[in-house]
Amino acid sequence: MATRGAFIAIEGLDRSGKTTQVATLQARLDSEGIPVKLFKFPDRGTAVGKMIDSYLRSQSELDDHAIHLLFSANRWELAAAIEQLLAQGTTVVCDRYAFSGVAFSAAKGLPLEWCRAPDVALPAPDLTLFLDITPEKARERGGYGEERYEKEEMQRQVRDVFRVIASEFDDATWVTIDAGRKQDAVAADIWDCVHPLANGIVGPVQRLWV
Ligand code: NYM
Repeated sequence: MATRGAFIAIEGLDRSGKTTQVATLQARLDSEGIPVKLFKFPDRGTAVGKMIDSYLRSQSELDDHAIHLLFSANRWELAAAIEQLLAQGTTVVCDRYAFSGVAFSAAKGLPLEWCRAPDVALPAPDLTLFLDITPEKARERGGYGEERYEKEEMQRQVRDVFRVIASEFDDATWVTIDAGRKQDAVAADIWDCVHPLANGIVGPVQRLWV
């Protein structure tokens, strides 16, 4: 039976080592000869992404609802490209996706259900790996950066919302990984989860949030 590419989202808190782990996963898939394409959200290169970038750097102010919708629009801009790649048999890895959208906006106080609405019907990942790190560990790693949201209290709230989101998924679809450990140990866990999907998936791409 024909297979399509797997859709993998890597979510995580700031300082969880997400960017390094995404690069390591991409290199591993490459070395195994598995076609892979990486997306990163927000994609700051699009017209919408430029507005998001300016907001995150505190160069502009936006209403919380408005920025939430822009983050979602940024995913919709690339949704068709993601679906096309999956249909061609390419594995798609996303560095952040809609779960970050919900987690960060709900952490600011917007209602969870409102936060989900603009992402309804986006392609749903087959597997989401959540790189979890305690604020204490993040502090040991040198603390947070300069951008908006990179504050300990906000990160705690984001982590709480991620836990709520995680509880809605089964163990095969959402895996929480302790990212406070050594890079190699985290990479090995990620590969154990991704490997079974890397040769392709039978069946259509699912939709958020069903
Ligand atoms: N972020 C990211 C959101 O608030 N909503 C979203 O939909 C997405 C995809 O942007 N602190 C936040 C989380 C991060 C920030 O992400 C920028 P990164 O991975 O640091 O570039």
